[in-house]
Amino acid sequence: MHPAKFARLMRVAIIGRPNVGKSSLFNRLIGRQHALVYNKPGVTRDCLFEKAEYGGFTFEVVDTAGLDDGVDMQEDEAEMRKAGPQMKASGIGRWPAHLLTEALENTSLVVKSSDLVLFMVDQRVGLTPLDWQFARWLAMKNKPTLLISNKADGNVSPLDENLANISVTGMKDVKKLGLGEPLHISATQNEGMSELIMHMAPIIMGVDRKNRQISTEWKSEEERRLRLLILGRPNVGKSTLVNALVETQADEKKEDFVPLLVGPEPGITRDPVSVIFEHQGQQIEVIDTAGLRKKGKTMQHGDAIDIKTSYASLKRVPRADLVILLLEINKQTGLLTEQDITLATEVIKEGKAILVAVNKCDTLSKEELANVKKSSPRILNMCFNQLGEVPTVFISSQNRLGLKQLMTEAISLHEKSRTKLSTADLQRWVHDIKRIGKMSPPTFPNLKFARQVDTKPPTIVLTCSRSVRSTTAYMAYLTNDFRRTFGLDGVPLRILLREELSQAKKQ
Ligand SMILES: Nc1nc2c(ncn2[C@@H]2O[C@H](COP(=O)(O)OP(=O)(O)OP(=O)(O)O)[C@@H](O)[C@H]2O)c(=O)[nH]1
Ligand SMILES: [Mg+2]
Repeated sequence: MHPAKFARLMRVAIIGRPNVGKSSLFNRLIGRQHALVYNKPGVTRDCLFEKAEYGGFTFEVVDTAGLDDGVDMQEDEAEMRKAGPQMKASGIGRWPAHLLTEALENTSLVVKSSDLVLFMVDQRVGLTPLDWQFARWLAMKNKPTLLISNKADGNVSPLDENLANISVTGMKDVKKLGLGEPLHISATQNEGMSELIMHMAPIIMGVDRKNRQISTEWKSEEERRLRLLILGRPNVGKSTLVNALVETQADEKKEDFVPLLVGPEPGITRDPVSVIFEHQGQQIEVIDTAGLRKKGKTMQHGDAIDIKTSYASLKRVPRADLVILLLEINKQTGLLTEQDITLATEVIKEGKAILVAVNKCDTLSKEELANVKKSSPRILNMCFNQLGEVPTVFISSQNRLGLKQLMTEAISLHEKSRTKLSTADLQRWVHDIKRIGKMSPPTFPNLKFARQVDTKPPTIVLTCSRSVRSTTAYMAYLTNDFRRTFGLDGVPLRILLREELSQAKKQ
């Protein structure tokens, strides 16, 4: 999944049936609320990979999907694959059958590439048949494993007769799982964590020796990394695009890649998932997100998980360098829908540049595609006029078409968004706008000079000699002229007018 970023960090996978608290432990170890946590089974779908710095150790931790009851975890992988479609779905975690097979394969890949597995059971519920099946399956993988008994709120000391609840009967056979003594923790209450780290330490240290030296190098790589956030409606092909971008890399760069789950059902991706790969010597982090549904629809279905996933997707905007707004060619809805415009507005508000990628071009004839290409600039410019001419690429994630151009445009747009203009260039622009500007300011503010005070987005302070009362139209005019002059299409700009303080005012 993170071939470039984490290949050299020790990998710890959290495995277990649904709703035992894997995501809570994951969040606890990485120190923030990253994975969606909800008190129903089946929330996490894609495996999540993050760096944890906990108890003085640095390692990679992986949250995996809890696969549901009914799966016959056959010892033979081929049998497991066949068993996939028979898995039942429950609660909010309605899994399309084909996804269960893929998710199970992904969990298998994660275990294979991990150095340590934390196998989690729920102390309050006790052991279920699925715990036994998982444990048997894990035993065949020959991986160092720690057995974690979670939800031991207030009871983190080793299980004893004083525990007067269901867990006593439910857990009495826990040692027969063959995974050693359980470690009792409460991930949500932060109990038993030091004990857990103490048990992880010898294994971490065994692997970590060779990793120690890389931590500084890792940090600088992280700082230089280009973060591309993919947003779009459900089912437009976001996860397919991420898989395609990684899969077109050279073999050694996609080692350990765990593909994202894709399928024709809308709403497959839940948690934002980040994947790192190297493109022409530059580290790229692509973040796949849950498709954003129409607000009305989300509310109407009263589906709390939809609200949570939409929120989690938008929460990623501030940390992104650039947003790829993925659209789908759809003969019914046309190129842009209301949701896309709402999304773009949120992104522009955050000052992030937008690259539009139009997916599923393979579904159109040559003629149809030519027509879409011809009409799209007009439609996009009308809707995103604060960005000038939004850079647009036409792709087919499924057929791996247009991906090179997508990356070239993304890198170029990122460069533009962090443009630092020289004072001389800015002064020339001020001079020209005063001399040949086509629009007079409402109360002529007498522009004096311009200073760039920030990048990402480029932020310009224009100093004027008199108090300023600008109109929206005048500001839009200045912004557009600035964008055209410096070739900043697709980049949100911030131009601020400031009155120059007179000597008297300064004193
Ligand atoms: N024809 C065609 N189909 C595609 C293309 N890209 C994706 N698909 C299909 O579109 C469907 C949705 O793809 P996903 O990648 O799961 O879409 P998503 O945007 O991640 O969906 P959510 O996670 O549900 O929001 C799948 O059936 C894909 O096979 C493409 O370029 N061409
Ligand atoms: Mg998806």
